[in-house]
Amino acid sequence: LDNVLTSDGAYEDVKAPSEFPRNQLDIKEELGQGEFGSVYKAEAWKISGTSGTTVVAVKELKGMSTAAASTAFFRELAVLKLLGTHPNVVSFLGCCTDTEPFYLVLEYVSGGSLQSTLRTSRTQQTYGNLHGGSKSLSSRDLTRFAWDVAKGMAFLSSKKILHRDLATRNVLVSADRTCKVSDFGFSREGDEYERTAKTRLPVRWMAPESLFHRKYTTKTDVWAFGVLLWEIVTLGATPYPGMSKREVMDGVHQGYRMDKPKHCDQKFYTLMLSCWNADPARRLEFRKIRRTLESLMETEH
Ligand code: ACK
Repeated sequence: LDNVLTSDGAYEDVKAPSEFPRNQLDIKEELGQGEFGSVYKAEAWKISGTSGTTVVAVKELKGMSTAAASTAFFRELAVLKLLGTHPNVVSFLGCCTDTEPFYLVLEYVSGGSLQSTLRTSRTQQTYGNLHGGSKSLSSRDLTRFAWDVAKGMAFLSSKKILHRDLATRNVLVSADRTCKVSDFGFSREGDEYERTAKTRLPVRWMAPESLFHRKYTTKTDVWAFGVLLWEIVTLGATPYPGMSKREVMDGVHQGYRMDKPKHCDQKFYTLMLSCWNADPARRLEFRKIRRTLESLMETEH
């Protein structure tokens, strides 16, 4: 690994400050399986300038031992270290990269994924409104979720970070119901470490140029954001219902787009469609999407 780092001084420079001593991590229960291995809840002693213990999430990264995989990994890590914090993005707190397994230490977000929040809201028995078929989430709540994700993505894209797997399963919800974009930066199509991790491609969230030319840009994240809007409005349904992945690929290629879901506001649907323009250059930018959702928040009560 040192060879990888010394081949480019820039990565070396940013390595030191975020390396966190493993023996200051007390790993507790497994939260689930992530893209590269398990995700754990843990307690960190004196992390990021804090005193005492902080509850954190620890991501185990397997299969980082080949040279190509480590190069890609450290390049992404260098970006994460420079990222800074944003309320709608899961914060990076440190890493353990002295030996395998590598760990990423992240802000702990207690409310589970946006996907599960949406899905459980379908059956929750609460008083009040019936927007979008949810008994516990109002249409304003749903717009706010979309707005939060748009703010996080506007921040990431301003830092030139691609997500590559934006979907409600990769957005976490905090105790105060703020959405935080998670799992970004480490799923680069075509990189060796992804192949060794046997990831499956998120076909239903992928833009045509990613599906057919393996091309990833901030505009392919915008496409995925459009699909995420559809997931929000349908309270966590699987996109392109009733279609196989092959049918989705052929359909998208030929210009097929999902219909306006029931309960979906026309302005929301127009926003989705503008994320799904066949021409990436004509898709909206995240800054514009954020502003559009901001104004939808103002008109909705
Ligand atoms: O949907 P979940 O409860 O939220 O289950 C998955 C699991 O780990 C595998 O990804 C959870 N998870 C991932 N990152 C974090 C985090 N930063 N804070 C809390 N839970 C997390 C995720």
